[in-house]
Amino acid sequence: MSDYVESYRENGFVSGLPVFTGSEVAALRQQIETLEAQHAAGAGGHGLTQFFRVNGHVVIPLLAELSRTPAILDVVEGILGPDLLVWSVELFIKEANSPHTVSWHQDITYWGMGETDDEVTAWVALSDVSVKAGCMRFIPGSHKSGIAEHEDTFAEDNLLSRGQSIAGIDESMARHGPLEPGQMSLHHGRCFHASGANGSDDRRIGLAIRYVTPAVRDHAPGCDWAMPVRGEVPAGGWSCIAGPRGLFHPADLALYERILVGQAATLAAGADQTVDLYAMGGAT
Ligand SMILES: O=C(O)CCC(=O)C(=O)O
Repeated sequence: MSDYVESYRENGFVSGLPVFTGSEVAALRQQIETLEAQHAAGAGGHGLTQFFRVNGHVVIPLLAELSRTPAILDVVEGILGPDLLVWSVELFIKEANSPHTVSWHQDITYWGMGETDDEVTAWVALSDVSVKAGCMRFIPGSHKSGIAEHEDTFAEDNLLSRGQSIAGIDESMARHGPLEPGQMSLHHGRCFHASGANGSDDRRIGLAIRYVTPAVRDHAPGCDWAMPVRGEVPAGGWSCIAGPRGLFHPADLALYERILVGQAATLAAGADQTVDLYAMGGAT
């Protein structure tokens, strides 16, 4: 077994895996920032920030293409096996010297996937993601238990949609996962993780790609959508999508709406306040 696979299985996360060279990552950042400069208004009634926050791969070709990067898929295949789909592509951007944080949480709590081991996030640094810039922190081994109770805080500076938070974390157990531009971390859907404010003078830009397998849907209720990116296309379970026909293509925008409605119902289940899946600063 590779070292990174062993470390992931033991700790629920692994950090510092190289994916892009310095010049590649600089070019990618430039492409993201060009989109921000030229398409901030977004399309179909949603601003660009909202597409960056969830399911960007449905309408933005660059994000779909990034989720198919062979160097990322090779690593993810070591964890999840040969048949891979992308459930969501998101950007976690904290502006320079901004107060935004992410509270302690487990990703799959509200994703309608049960307590699956078949989901992993590949989080790629498109800028310097140092401790000062608010890199992620993880609690080693926390993925080995089930889903913990989360309290909805709806806190203003929290990037999560419900400000959901696990109480009583022993922070002395936490490990930082700083990343140089072009490096990636992987975290398990049940691994407790959080991140602090960006106290650096540069933006902190992270690309989060949520990979799943066909098996996730074996015991999951309702319907859900994913984009096959490697191996066998599942015969059932997932509603498979092909990826965008062009930037903000009308047919993809319509699909985006259908997915939004279906997934928002799952995300909001049990919340006692309206959950805006696409709120500015509201990630899943
Ligand atoms: O970007 C961050 O600081 C947190 C990201 C996160 O919670 C996630 O990718 O699941």
